[in-house]
Amino acid sequence: MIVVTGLGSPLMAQLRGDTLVRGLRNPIAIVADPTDEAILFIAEQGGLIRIARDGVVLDEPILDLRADISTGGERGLLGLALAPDYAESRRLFVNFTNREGHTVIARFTRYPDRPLWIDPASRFDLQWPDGSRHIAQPFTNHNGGHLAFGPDGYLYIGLGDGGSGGDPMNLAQRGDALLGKMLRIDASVPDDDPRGYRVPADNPFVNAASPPALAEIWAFGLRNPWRYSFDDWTRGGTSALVIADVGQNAREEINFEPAGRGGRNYGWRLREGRLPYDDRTAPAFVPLTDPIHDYGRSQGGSVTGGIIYRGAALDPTLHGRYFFADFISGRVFSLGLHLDPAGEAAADDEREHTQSLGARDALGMVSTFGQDHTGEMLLANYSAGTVVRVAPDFEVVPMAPAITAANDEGRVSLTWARPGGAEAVAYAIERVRQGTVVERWRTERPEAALDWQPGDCVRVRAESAQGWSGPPSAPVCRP
Ligand SMILES: [Ca+2]
Repeated sequence: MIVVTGLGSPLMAQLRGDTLVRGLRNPIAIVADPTDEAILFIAEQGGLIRIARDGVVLDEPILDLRADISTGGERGLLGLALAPDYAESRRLFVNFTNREGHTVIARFTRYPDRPLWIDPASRFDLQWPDGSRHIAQPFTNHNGGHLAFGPDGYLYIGLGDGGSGGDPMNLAQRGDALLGKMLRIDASVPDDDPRGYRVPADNPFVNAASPPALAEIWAFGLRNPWRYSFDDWTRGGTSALVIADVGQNAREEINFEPAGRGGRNYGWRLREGRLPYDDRTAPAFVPLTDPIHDYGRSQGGSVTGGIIYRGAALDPTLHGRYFFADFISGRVFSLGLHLDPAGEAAADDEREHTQSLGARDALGMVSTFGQDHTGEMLLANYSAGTVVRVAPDFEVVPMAPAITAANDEGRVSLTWARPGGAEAVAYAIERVRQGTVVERWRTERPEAALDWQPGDCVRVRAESAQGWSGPPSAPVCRP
């Protein structure tokens, strides 16, 4: 067996977009149900939360907020996140603009005896420091809207700068404003907690020695964060937070935050991307953290943040790349990320995937990304009302082999038949421990034998003549 080192391969041609769900209207969030692998929750901007079971949208929404929200433009139902203990607590959180256009973060609970449906009477609106159960929005646009739980179990709430243009009230740099910030709260409080959350004691601005700021604030200087994600810590990711921030006139940006590194200032309105924007007022504090990547109007006009890919089906060279899209241009890109010892990332090797995923017809305006139950990448076509899964293209990569294993005293023998799809000329054998590939070998014969330890799993990928890998076989694990 030969150890494979750094197989270089063109990445773009290997992907295709499979339309997985149809019949939605303006989807803006996709969340996999951790209690049922057949189910995806999908939030529609107009105010419905719907479910797709095995790709088929059920007619009846599981929650209808249409009477409670304002919608259109940048308003509406904008975010959905399930509590980390959703299976037990049955709690989920939504972010919407209410009838007056103000941001509400509301907790709901699903019925105990109707697993998919949400009890509208369970609604509880979180109460903010000014006593309101909403966050006042001075203008109609830049409402942010995304919600995501981090690896710490806390809820991260991305808020835009309140709108208009150029942040006229300088809210993103004001410590007494929640707008223009990333917030972090502990929402795992009892149902009878009057506010619905507590501030984690280690939030960066809790300490009196830090710049004066509301304790809910995690990071400053965001204009309109439209989608952020944590590098999937359950699949070998680093838990870093990647925040896409929509620009004003010139630059769309992607910000990278190593795990747990709150208290940063991402620069708006002093900077737009890496460019100076408006320095009439001083920043709340320095340094300003520049994005790891920004782009201009030749590529698009409104960034949609995606995910760092940690699934298994796509070629291993795509593992750890950051995928994102542009809502206006409908283009999809990925970046290579290189982490230094402090966990900070540099981005390079930008590649475009728009054509291979089906271009404008398939992608439309990409409003959000998601992950299915196996960590595979999904994205929402806002205009056509579909969910697209990013999948291997079996015209150019082989399918997964079906392997047969015989185990004998710590040694396993594997055999498999040549799989379908593109012709397989070689195979990569992967040793997986705790969800992470720790070793990879290559062979040209459809068989292998290796020693394995308790806890080891082994899987096989087939490779095309170009060295492109198909998805792995189902794993075989040491009994
Ligand atoms: Ca910035």
